[in-house]
Amino acid sequence: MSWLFTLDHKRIGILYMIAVLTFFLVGGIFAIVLRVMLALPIADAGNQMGMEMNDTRAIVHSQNATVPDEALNLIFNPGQRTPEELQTDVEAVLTDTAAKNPNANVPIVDYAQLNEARTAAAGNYATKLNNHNTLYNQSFTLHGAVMVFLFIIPAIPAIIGNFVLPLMLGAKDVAFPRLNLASWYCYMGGAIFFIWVLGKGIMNYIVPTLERVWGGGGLDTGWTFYTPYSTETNTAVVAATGGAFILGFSSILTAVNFIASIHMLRPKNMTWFRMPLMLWALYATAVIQILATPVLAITLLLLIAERVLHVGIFDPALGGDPILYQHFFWFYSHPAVYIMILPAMGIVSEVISVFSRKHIFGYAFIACSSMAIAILGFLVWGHHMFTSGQSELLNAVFSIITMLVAIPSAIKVFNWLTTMYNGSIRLDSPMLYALGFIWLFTIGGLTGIYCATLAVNIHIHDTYFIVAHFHYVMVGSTLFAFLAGMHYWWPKMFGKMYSERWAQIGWFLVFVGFNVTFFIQFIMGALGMPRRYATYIDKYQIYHHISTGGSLILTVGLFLVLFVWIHSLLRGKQAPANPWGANSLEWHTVSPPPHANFDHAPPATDPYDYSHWRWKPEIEGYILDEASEPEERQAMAHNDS
Ligand code: HEM
Ligand SMILES: [Cu+2]
Repeated sequence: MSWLFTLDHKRIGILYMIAVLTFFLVGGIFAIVLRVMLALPIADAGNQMGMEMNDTRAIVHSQNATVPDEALNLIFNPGQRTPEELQTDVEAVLTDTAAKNPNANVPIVDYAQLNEARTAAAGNYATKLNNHNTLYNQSFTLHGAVMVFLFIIPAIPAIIGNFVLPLMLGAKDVAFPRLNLASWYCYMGGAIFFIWVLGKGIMNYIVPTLERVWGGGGLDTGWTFYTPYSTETNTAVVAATGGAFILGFSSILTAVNFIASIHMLRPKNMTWFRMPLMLWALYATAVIQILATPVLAITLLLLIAERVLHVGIFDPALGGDPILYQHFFWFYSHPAVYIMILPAMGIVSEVISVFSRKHIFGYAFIACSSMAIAILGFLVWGHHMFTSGQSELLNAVFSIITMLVAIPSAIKVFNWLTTMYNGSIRLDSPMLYALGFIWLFTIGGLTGIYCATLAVNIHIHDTYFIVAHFHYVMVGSTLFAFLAGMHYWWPKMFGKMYSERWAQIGWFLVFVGFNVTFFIQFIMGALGMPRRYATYIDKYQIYHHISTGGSLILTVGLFLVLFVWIHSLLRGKQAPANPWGANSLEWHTVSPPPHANFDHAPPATDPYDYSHWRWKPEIEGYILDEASEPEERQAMAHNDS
């Protein structure tokens, strides 16, 4: 109980961790449903007729009659015949067959019976296909919505940010601990709406009559809730957007708290350009969260107003404009991808430096590029709408500004690589995930240039190329950095070490599984496989099979990671204060940190100077070597005491 009223940022971070990981599991279950459906499409176009023919044969057969193949072929391939000609021709075949089979035990059907059976078979088939499509549409929508709103947006800031931000500032807590708890309750409040949408959808699917009693459940609009479909469908759009609206408050409150904490709680010696880069990244993220989230919130309110009150903002029949919705939506949602990626970049900056045992290269460039990305991110939303009919001039402007984002992104990548150059690199699991991040983010970022190129965009729009691109950027970067951060700060969070060897096997499966799942989708998309289709022509089957195979490897890897963590909680060895020899302030207190974090606030020096930490085998961790401490630090320590 004391947990549910806790004001301790560390416990709030762990509460977020439990909730967010649970929703990651839910989103993951939908992902597997999608991939399994795509591996076994019930009826790809090539098989449809064969299935209907077999059904027809079975229906007629149940009436104790046989059907000559020739008659079936005619009825399914009428060619240019009129219905009357068809009837005549089929009847001729039937009479002919009857004449050739004088065996009276085999009665022969007539045309009318055959046609009726065919209609019944087509009806069965259509229902089956319709159910299949509905399940698919709802699954990809809920997968996307849960992953975006409940997993990747909050994952790094709310879990890791909450835990480490005050520690990295050498502070006792965030600036407003009560607000921090309130934002967790907003998250849970918003999540309940999602569970409602989901529960209703599942119940309606199992007991279809329920839908007449309590209305539509589930969600089939895609996570973007695009109008005009979202104002028409009878699924639970209002509940889902209501939930996302409430989640927005959680995001904004956390951001306010982080900005205030960074301004107010930085210790004397920690100037802006001495902050760990993780704090810069969280700061830039928080700025976006505060500026962009209200736009989404208002857009969703307008959508609800449109559905409930028919005010005519987006509905063309009422004088509204459906494209306006897309502008509003992407004005939030493009910056939102930076809400996902910037904190990921913060983690990678910390980890790359520590595990190369070298000072981060180009500190100021990395810090400023975070802010540059945050600002540029607001100017590129139109790249989601190249095919929507906006003017050529707008298209060109959005294309160019989008490409400009490549500059600050590349600055970071080059600085990380330079940091590693000549370093003494240790490939522990946090470092493996950080390297995975660089690999995946580079592929995701470079394919982003394809997406931003106007002519190429026409070809790959709404194909699997896009699906592959955004999974590389969002999942490859955010998920990998999140896992890097979780492994890196795990000993600090829980005071326990985990099995490094099993963590590395987990990384290997996740990395291989991810690339097998999604790389093939670039090829499939370039060949024309559209996204959001439950079935497809035979040519794409092999690609879908490979992708589904990869997703199973990925799933095994993720469960292994979870197992390693649980095992660590139950059996892990006591963690030292500083297992990696890092120098940012969170490593200057014991693991896990006590309630108020520090005995005495440690002096803030250059966070990337590792020279005065020495490896101590007895504790399997690093300790401060007083003798080699820089004079500056000794002076500071004196001032403080
Ligand atoms: C096991 C891993 C995953 C698999 C196999 C998977 C698979 C899929 C598939 C098949 C789609 C549907 C594509 C379409 O027809 O539009 C999809 C869409 C999507 N996925 Fe994933 N996914 C996985 C993990 C994730 C994760 C971790 C995230 C977020 C962090 C994510 C975010 C999304 C989003 C935003 C969509 C878009 C939904 C839409 O079409 O609007 N996926 N995913
Ligand atoms: Cu975008």
